[in-house]
Amino acid sequence: MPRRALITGITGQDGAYLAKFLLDKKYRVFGLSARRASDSRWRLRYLDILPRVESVDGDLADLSSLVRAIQSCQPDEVYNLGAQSFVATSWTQPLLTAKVNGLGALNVLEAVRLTDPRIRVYQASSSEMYGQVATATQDEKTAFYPRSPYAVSKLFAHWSAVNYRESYGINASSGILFNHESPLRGIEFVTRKITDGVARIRLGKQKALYLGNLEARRDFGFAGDYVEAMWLMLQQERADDFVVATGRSSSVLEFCDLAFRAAGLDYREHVKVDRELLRPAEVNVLCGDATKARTVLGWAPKTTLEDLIQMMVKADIERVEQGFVPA
Ligand code: NDP
Ligand code: GDR
Repeated sequence: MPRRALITGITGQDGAYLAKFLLDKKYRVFGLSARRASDSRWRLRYLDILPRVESVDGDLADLSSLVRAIQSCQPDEVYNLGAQSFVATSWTQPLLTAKVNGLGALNVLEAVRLTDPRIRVYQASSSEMYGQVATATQDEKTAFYPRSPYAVSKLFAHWSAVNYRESYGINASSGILFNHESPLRGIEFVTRKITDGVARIRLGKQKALYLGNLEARRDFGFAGDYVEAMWLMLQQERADDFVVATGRSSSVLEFCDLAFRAAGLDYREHVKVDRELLRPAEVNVLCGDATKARTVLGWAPKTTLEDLIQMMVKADIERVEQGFVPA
């Protein structure tokens, strides 16, 4: 009997990579699909897995739909990746962010508790929870200091997972993942915005790229590497929290430098600052310490920042050349 996984957020960056990873491991993969006016399955098509993913109706904000989804697909593992994941939007839509990211995660845990508490749950937690950091690197014991409604909502979800583990013995692991990027990253996030801008400038379709805080530093990894860590967490008999990161922190400016150079360009001639893009409160620097994931899960990142940027710039140049429109 093939193992079964239910993924919320399957149409997002991580959902698509995780679905491919699990299909390659011979899982039956079910994707929770919220009704949308437009088709958001372009990433599943991009990875050529759409026909192999089984769609099940549901929305994180609707507990009854989650109970029905779990009853119908009877998963061994649930990966809760669905979210309003764009930090900037969490200031303009704070209540929606709290509902989907915070209560949505609690809904998943409740649905599992009510239907079959043996199901293992992965909760997509975030390095944003560390926020205003006081230490050079962050691990599972570092204090949290959220700096956005997004980060606050993710903390509620994280502690809910811990609490369901401690209260009901649910095997719920929380993966505290640092920024991870790929050619499937949403265009609103800074790395994809940069590599798409590089492609447009290289092909003469655009002259300037407007960004916000160039000094912010993030620990950037490759999403394709990180989904393996999610799966490894759910193979543990004892659920736990794990930081997943590369241990290398780079500024947005350094990312620009590498991305423009990858296309034979000089960022100083094109990158401009738009103060409208600055955030009400910023997370200045993040750098993860993934020692626990390495020792307990045997996980390590495989892709360097330079290789990741090359991959993203190449994919964006191809897409701009072909006039690719996500659909
Ligand atoms: P994306 O923004 O690419 O994907 C988000 C997914 O959530 C989409 O499939 C979206 O569906 C779905 N979704 C949104 N609202 C709902 C809802 N109400 N009910 C059900 N599904 C919904 O995010 P990523 O793939 O980058 O991230 C995956 C998870 O990991 C998120 O929870 C994110 O917060 C978290 N995370 C991400 C990190 C990163 O660097 N990428 C780092 C740390 C944590 P639709 O397409 O239909 O809108
Ligand atoms: P982040 O990612 O907020 O870390 O959240 P994002 O790429 O949006 O921002 C990273 C940093 O870049 C700065 N920045 C800009 N950001 C955007 N989006 N657009 C710009 O033009 C720009 N200029 C500078 C930001 O201020 C910030 O400091 C991501 C999401 O995937 C979350 O869901 C996830 O939890 C965290 O990563 C870890």
